[in-house]
Amino acid sequence: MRTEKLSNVYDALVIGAGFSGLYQLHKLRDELGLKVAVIEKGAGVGGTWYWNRYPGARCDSESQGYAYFFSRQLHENWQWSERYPGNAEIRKYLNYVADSLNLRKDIFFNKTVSNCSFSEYTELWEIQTEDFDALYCKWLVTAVGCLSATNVPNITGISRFKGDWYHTGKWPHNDVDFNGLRVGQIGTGSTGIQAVPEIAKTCEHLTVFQRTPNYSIPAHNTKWDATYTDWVRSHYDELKALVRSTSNGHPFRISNNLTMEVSDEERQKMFERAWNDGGLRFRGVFHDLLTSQTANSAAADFIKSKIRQKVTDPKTADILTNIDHPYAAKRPPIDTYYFETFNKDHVTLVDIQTDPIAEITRNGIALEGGAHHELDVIVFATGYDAMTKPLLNLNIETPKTSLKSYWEGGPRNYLGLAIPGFPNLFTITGPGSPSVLSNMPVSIEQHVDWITECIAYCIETGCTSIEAQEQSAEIWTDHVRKTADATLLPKVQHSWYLGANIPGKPRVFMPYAGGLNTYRKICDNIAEEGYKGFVLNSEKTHKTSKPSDFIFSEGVSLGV
Ligand code: NA7
Repeated sequence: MRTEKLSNVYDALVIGAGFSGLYQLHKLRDELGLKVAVIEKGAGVGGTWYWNRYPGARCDSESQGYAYFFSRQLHENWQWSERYPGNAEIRKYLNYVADSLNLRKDIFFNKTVSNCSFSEYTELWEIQTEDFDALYCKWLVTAVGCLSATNVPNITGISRFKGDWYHTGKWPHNDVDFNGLRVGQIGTGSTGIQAVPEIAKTCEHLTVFQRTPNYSIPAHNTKWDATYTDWVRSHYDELKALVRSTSNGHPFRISNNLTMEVSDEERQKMFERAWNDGGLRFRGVFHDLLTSQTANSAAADFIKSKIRQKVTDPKTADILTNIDHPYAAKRPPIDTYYFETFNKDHVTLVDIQTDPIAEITRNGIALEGGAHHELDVIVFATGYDAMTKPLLNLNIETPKTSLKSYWEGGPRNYLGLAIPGFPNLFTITGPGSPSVLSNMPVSIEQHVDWITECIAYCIETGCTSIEAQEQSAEIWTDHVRKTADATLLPKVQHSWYLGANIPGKPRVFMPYAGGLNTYRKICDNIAEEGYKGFVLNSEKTHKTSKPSDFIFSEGVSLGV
């Protein structure tokens, strides 16, 4: 089919206009010269950050690393204002990028994909949208994010609640005014921990319903001064080299020190220093925090003692420190006065692990033990159906199979990038890639660069379709599982990394825990060797490489 003749036929379509989709559009359109469009559900760019506007919504990656590094010019003409970028500033940044690269003209906004089906006859993907449009493309790239399908738990009675309720991941675009209101918040993950201190600032009363207590490290957020801003702008090369070489894509290195190889006194001093550094840097204090239970317990005890020092009421401190999982085995939150907020008279902590929620009533939340909490507003900080749901929501299918049936037992793919049976489809930061265990923009750039080179290779070599082999997916999925099993990561009851937060979801550890630097080498090797493990079809050749040819010889350098 001659794509240039028809307005709704593209070389490539990209779904989502966040960090991934914007960069992918730029690469395919401006570097490869393809006809490309982005389909975006929201009315503006931002992706996950377009929707995440809840009080306190802020990235836990540090600003100097939470950005694109593909363009020196973009880097040098931008300045962040704080140590961690707030949600509004991230949207401003992505709008700045979209404007600088003139991306907006090729983005369809307010358009939701309802179905993606591959035709074996035309070898094109047909993308249907909820407004009954159909677009066609040869290359389909999903840029839908890992945390974009919200999880509102199915609690009896929600429809009869007479007040307003919100999910943090779909926050209204106007400010929500909590003045004079009794607010109930369910959920104490990274999001809930950010929201609590902010909501408490204005509401009349805040009741926090906690199922699983969580570790949290002080963020020590601060405004950047001019000296630091100038330093960041003038150190593009160093920062780029740093984030592209670390195991987690963050602009700091995880120490090589082992927790138990230093004296007790030295260990305490090191934890204390790391605590004062704050944020995700705390995780970097020792190398083995996620591979040794003894090491992890030492960190956990240190954090629990800090929480006890902050919280004045011993009963509340007990509920907050009754933590059942290893530190950082769940996504490790960072906070600004989270624990201290429970010292305020108008903030109450309710332990719903011992006394679960029975139902939502017209006026609040009732617990199984009989207590009733009167509320005007409920905030669900209950997280996401992470990683797989944003992809499953696209209803991806071919005449032979659908993604829903292929992933019935959990996600299976090759490198987190490609799925057997689904030709010419690429999934940016899909399950099976470092994604949520890394600093996302760095992982995104790595994926977009790889996908772009792969498409360029196909075009140059006359390949009409590329598809991951089944055996490659089996080997990779097994490698992802074994890598996680070598760590403490799967040892958590309710972890969204495992899909365990969603009733009925297959329990599979989804992100790749082998480290972004290791993963990058694996992906590069596979590309250099002519896309090993993929089937490449062309009119002239039919090339298949043996998946057993690729060996993950790099070893595991934990990316968490
Ligand atoms: P998370 O980390 O999944 O946290 C969700 C919270 O909501 C967590 O405390 C859950 O408790 C709680 N939750 C979920 N369902 C229920 C029900 N049914 N009843 C009570 N409590 C519930 O999501 P976040 O939005 O905080 O963070 C997601 C990521 O966004 C984060 O890691 C950053 O990368 C950005 P549980 O622990 O399951 O017992």
